[in-house]
Amino acid sequence: MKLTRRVKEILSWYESDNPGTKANLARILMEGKLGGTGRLVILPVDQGFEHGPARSFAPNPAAYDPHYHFELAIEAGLNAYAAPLGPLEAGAATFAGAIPTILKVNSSNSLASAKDQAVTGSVADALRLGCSAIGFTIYPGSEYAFELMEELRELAEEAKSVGLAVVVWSYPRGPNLDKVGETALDIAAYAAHMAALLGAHIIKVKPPTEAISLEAAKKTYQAHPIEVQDPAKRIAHIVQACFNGRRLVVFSGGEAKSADALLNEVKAIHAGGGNGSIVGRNAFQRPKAEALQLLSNIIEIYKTKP
Ligand code: FBP
Repeated sequence: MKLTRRVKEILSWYESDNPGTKANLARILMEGKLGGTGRLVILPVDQGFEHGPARSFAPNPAAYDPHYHFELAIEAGLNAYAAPLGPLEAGAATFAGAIPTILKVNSSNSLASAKDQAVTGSVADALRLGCSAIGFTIYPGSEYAFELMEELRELAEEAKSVGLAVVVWSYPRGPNLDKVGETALDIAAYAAHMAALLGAHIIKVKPPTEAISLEAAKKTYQAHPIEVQDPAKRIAHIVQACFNGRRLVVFSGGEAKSADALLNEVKAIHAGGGNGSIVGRNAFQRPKAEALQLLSNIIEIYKTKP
């Protein structure tokens, strides 16, 4: 595999990483239809944990089968497939080496009220399953945020020491944040920045809204305004918060929505210099042919010159 100049440049941002971790980042960056461009589209399927089986898969029952998600990610030409232990084990032999995988090593569920996640996988599992990275969620703002960060510190140290990459889902939530605050621009930037500070190679956040929510930050944003009405400018601010673009940042798709709404978000991510999308429900809750068409449209946007 001959690495493109762009991928070599991205790898150079990760100055402390060993060859194993860089090779795994390269595997993800060189895979699929966006391979070599520095842009990424990843399929995440941990919603069975987060929201339960019917809410996740009833709209498209084929998606109850873990093999379905490997096939969808491969047929769509995506960069990677991320999932908890069980689904990755369920397709491990059939799809070994077919697409880079990310083992989601912690998970929450809707039966619990705590804004917390249980550790449900290990670095040894990720190696055994041939994964390129571990994935970990933190909830900045939650009463468990410090424990989550400490768990991540340990797992990330171990993952990096054996040549795996680390992907951090950073989702602000908890008693100090209302619904607006969870996706407000200042808080999303803060959450993305904390993931970078924690040593993430790839950061995942939700696309931010135009709200500026944190009282303590309002004055600063007034003094140094951002054109918050422009979605691409909001994305650019998140990129800034990720070490001024020295860390890869991807944005989630969210609940099922119209293809046009999703594609408009993707255009803003692209124009704002985001590195790509991590789209779950909007992909696997559609019938496969429709999902493949939508993912292909997303990929085409990322292939154009911003
Ligand atoms: P979606 O594209 O389906 O939003 O997936 C992205 C994701 O981060 C999943 O990995 C996770 O299960 C889900 O969102 C969690 O969403 P929320 O915390 O908003 O319920």
